Amino acid sequence: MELFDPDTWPARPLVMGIVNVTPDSFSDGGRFLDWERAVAHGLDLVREGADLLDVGGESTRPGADPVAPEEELERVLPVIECLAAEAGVPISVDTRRPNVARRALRAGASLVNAVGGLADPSLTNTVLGEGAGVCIVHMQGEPGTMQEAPSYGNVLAEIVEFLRDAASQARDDGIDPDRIWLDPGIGFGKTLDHNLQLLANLDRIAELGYPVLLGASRKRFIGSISGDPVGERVPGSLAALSAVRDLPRAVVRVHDVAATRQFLMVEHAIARREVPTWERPDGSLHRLSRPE
Ligand code: HH2
Repeated sequence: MELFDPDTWPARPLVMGIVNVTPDSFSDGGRFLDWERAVAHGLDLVREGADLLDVGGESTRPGADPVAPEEELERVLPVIECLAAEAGVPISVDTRRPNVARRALRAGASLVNAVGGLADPSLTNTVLGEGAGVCIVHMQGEPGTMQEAPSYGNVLAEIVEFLRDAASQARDDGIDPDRIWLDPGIGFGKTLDHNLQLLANLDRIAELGYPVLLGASRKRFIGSISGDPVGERVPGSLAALSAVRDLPRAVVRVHDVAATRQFLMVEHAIARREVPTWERPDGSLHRLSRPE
């Protein structure tokens, strides 16, 4: 699949649109709990320029309660089935559970967004068995308590080491290296200072040789800096994109796809003094369906 072919990576970050199928999501307040509305939202994000969609049924925001496995499956499966059939872009499943990952991959997803990392060997086996890709995310602690007292000796060195070890373990277990993405897990057991150190040094993670995924969209650290509530953090989310500007292969996980695409196109135009096209990894050209 083209998504995992390093040679077809566009000259810009890939944009992963967020489709939350959760009633308690911190940023969109569960507005898309109804699965048909979640599907419609995903299709809107593709029209706005998303290169892939990330579907999640369990909120991992700080303080969130875990969801029963059957409930998580009931939330995500119909949405993934529909989007895999209709969206025309790859789908990832945002989950910590091997069974949810397996069912989602069989329903048409092609990437596991492993927000708890690959500590559970059956998650690795699932990725391997289904020939999927995996994004390995660093998280200190559990969502319910991870923000109580995050602590590191050297946050950057520890997370680079964690991601390096996790990626080489995944390779040793047989996962195709082209199908591994790495993510420092902004806000997942990190203070503001930890997040800023990571954002300023993503090149250290990129040096490991894998695509780097950044999930900063509307997150709490933006509010800690500017004082703005979650519904008013689009400008801060765009500013955070500067953290991936010079990375060879980056993916940005965002709620606001149209704003992100516009930001990245203008940034690209200035850097290269040319008007870019918005080409997807499969070579197809995105065209805005809302002409001026
Ligand atoms: N952040 C969230 C969820 N999934 N996946 C990756 N790879 N990286 C992230 O930083 C990341 C993630 C939390 O953000 P959000 O989806 O907006 O909130 P919630 O999961 O509570 O709906």
